[in-house]
Parts: sequence; C-alpha cells; structure tokens
Amino acid sequence: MLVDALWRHTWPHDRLVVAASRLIRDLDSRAPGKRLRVHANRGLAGIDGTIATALGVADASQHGDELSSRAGMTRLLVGDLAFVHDASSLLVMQGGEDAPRLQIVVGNDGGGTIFDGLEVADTADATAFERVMRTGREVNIEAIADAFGWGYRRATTRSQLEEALTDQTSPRIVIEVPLDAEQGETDVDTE
Ligand SMILES: Cc1ncc(C[n+]2csc(CCOP(=O)(O)OP(=O)(O)O)c2C)c(N)n1
Ligand SMILES: [Mg+2]
Repeated sequence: MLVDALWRHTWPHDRLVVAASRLIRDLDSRAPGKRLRVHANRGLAGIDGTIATALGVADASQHGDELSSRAGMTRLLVGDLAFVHDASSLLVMQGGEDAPRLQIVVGNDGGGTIFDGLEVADTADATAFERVMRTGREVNIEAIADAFGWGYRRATTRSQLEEALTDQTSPRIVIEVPLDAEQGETDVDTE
C-alpha cells in the first residue's frame, strides 16, 4: 500500500529518492512503468547520508536551470533504521542556508527487515538475529522531527497517507507510516 500510494502520487515533475530498504525491493517489484526521476545510493555505505542525499536532490531541483525541474515535490522513501542513522541531516536552515522542500516518508517496521531475506534468518537463533541483524529500536520519530523543526504526520490509513502526500503546505515534513514487520505488510486499514 505504501509503495503503491507513493508511486501513484509522484509525477514526472516530482523527484523520488529511495533508501536502501526492504521498501525499495517492494517498489521495484510492484511499480508499473512511469516517467519518473528516481535516485538511490548504492554500495557498502548505502544508508549513510540518505536524508542528506534527498536534501541535495531537492536543493539542486530548486536551483536548476530548467524551469520544469523547479516544480513539484522531492520525496524520500526511507526505512526507520536509515532515517535514524542520518537523523542529524534534518538540521537545515542554519547559518542562513537555503531550505530545500522535502517530504520524508518513513516506513517504520521497528528495525531492518530487509535482512529477513538473508539465509542466516533461517538458521540463526531468533533472539540473536533480532539483536544482531534486525537491530530493532523503539524510536520516537515525531520527537526527532520536532527536535529539528520539521513538520510531522502519522499515516495509518491509505487515505491519511494520500492526504499527507498531497498536502504540500509544509515545506519540510516527516510522514511516518507504521508497518507490520512480521507480515511484511502495513498495519493500515485499506479505507
Ligand atoms: C553504512 C551502512 N551500514 C549498513 C548497511 C546495511 N543496510 C542496508 S539497508 C539497512 C537498513 C534497513 O533498515 P530500515 O532502514 O529500517 O529499512 P527496512 O529494510 O526495515 O525497510 C542497513 C543497515 C548499509 N547499507 N550502509
Ligand atoms: Mg525498518
């Protein structure tokens, strides 16, 4: 539901940045063809600076020569671990710098569920796997957003998510979507 809604509400004049996460795989397997500009970091340090990358993409779009690239919204789709890992990049507008417009959509499943697909998940002790691989954490995403002066919305239904994506009155917002880690599906109602 999350990746479908995000893809559907992103248009050729928008930009999408997708973090290293279970979600990029869901998106890759579900999204139909569409002329969108999508950015992603790859490599061993794939989750380093994910928010900074998205801010850079947003910033470049606001200062580009092409008028068309200045329109629309930049969105980041990111998991909870990668979001927390790069939380300090939320510190913008200090020292008179420009403030890019960005919507950050955090799929929060309480840890790194991308690792559930590794072979070790079938053989490791469940407690050890949780501690070492999934590294689940209880983190207050709203408090993080608030601490850095970003707006915050929590979307637990598809309509709430679509409304949050469409409402562009807040230039910098974190939209948290709670996900069910066990099922690999959302907690949300399909209303
Ligand atoms: C610097 C760095 N450390 C570790 C990794 C391995 N890694 C890939 S995705 C990921 C985080 C996955 O958790 P989350 O962001 O919550 O996404 P989820 O898979 O749960 O959707 C990590 C740690 C990496 N890519 N880069
Ligand atoms: Mg996660």
